[in-house]
Amino acid sequence: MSSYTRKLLTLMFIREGEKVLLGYKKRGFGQGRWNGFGGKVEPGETPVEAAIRETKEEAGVDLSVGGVEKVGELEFTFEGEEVLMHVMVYASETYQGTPTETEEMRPAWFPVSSLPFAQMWPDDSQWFPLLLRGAKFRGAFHFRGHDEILSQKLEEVKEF
Ligand code: 8WT
Repeated sequence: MSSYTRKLLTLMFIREGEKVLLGYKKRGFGQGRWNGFGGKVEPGETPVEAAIRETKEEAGVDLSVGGVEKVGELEFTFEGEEVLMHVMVYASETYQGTPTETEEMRPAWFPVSSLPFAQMWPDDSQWFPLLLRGAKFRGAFHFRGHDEILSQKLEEVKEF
C-alpha cells in the first residue's frame, strides 16, 4: 500500500543565451545545492503564478506570464516518506531586474556547457539536456535519502 500526499511545487529556470541562472540554496530543503527557483503553490494561485512569485522572492527577478513556458513535470518520492513532490518545471528567456542574493538563495549564471551537476540534485543531469535543447519532458524519480536514485522514468513529451 502506498498512499502519497501530493505536494504541488514549481521550479523556474531562466535562460539567457548560453547561460542559465541557478540559485544556491542556503537553507531548508535542498540546502547546499544549485537549483532553479521555486516552491509551493499556494491556494488561489496557479502554478505559473507561483513560479513567478517564488522567482521574485528568491532571486529578485521579475518575469511575465507571457514569457514563461512550461517545459517539464517531475515527480519525486523518497523511500519511507509519504509525500510525493509534483514539480512543474518552467523556463523563461526574458526577465527584468538584476538577480540578487536573498536569505534563501544565492543566484549565479552558469554556462550551459558547465553546469554544476555535482552540486545539484542527482536527477538534474538526466533531464537538463532535454530542457537545454528545448524539449518537453515528464519524469519520476524515487530516492533513498537525497543522493541515491533507486528508480526512475523519463520521457520526452510533445506538449502539456
Ligand atoms: C530535484 C529531487 C527535488 N528539485 N531535482 C528536486 N530532485 C522542489 S525543488 C526539487 N527533489 N526537489
